[in-house]
Amino acid sequence: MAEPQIELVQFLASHFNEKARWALDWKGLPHTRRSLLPGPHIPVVRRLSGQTATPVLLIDERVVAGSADILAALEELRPEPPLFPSDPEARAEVEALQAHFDEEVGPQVRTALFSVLLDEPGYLCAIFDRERPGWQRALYRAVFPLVSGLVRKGNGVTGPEAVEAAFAATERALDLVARRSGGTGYLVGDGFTAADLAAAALLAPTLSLDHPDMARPEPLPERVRAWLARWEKHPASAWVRETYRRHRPPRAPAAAR
Ligand SMILES: N[C@@H](CCC(=O)N[C@@H](CS)C(=O)NCC(=O)O)C(=O)O
Repeated sequence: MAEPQIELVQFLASHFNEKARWALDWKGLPHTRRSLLPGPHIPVVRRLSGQTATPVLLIDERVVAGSADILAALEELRPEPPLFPSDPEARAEVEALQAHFDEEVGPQVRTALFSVLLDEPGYLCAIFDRERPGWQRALYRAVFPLVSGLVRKGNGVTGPEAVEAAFAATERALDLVARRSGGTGYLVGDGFTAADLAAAALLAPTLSLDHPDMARPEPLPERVRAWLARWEKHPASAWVRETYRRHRPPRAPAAAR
């Protein structure tokens, strides 16, 4: 059977998009990536999927939106190496933990991080536009101040209380990971699953990683250094780093066209 044509419609760096990139690379599935700029992505993603959030995966004619559905679709398409245990109870536990990270942790980590990045607008733009030609980067940066209120609201940075709650939720998520991984090094059972992938990808913004899909633009502004220093000594940071080292493959080959 012919290999399916797979295209990931994504934002660079973004932690939810990292879940999809990681799953594609874990399965060794050749694919292409279309990186959109946050903001201008809206009409493109809406036309493809009827909603605006990335990641969106195109598998031949099929459109899969949302990182959890993407992981499930990839597991079906290429069962090995697995991301979900075959035992139904263990699978349900992995799915519940992934849902917790997707629904609670991912958005809160983003709010906490954006509360810092919004004070560094040039750096924030660089995270997403670094592969673009100079004229597009200049335009994106020129428009940014006009839309920064929307970016603030869209990422939950609505006031000091929301930001404080987001920092507390990030800390709780790191505590949960440290607690659950203490026995085997994994969150469920004794092997790598979608629960580990979701937790490591969605907590990746709390540390500096050298995987090219998550490496930060340099130089780091002082505020970003302080953000990283805040989490550096947490035991779960070492777990995220180790999970990347052991289980995050390099990028799968680009699909032949
Ligand atoms: N639950 C979704 C969340 C995806 C999400 O929040 N994506 C963000 C980037 S991190 C996005 O594309 N936001 C822009 C928008 O919603 O228009 C998933 O797991 O994929």
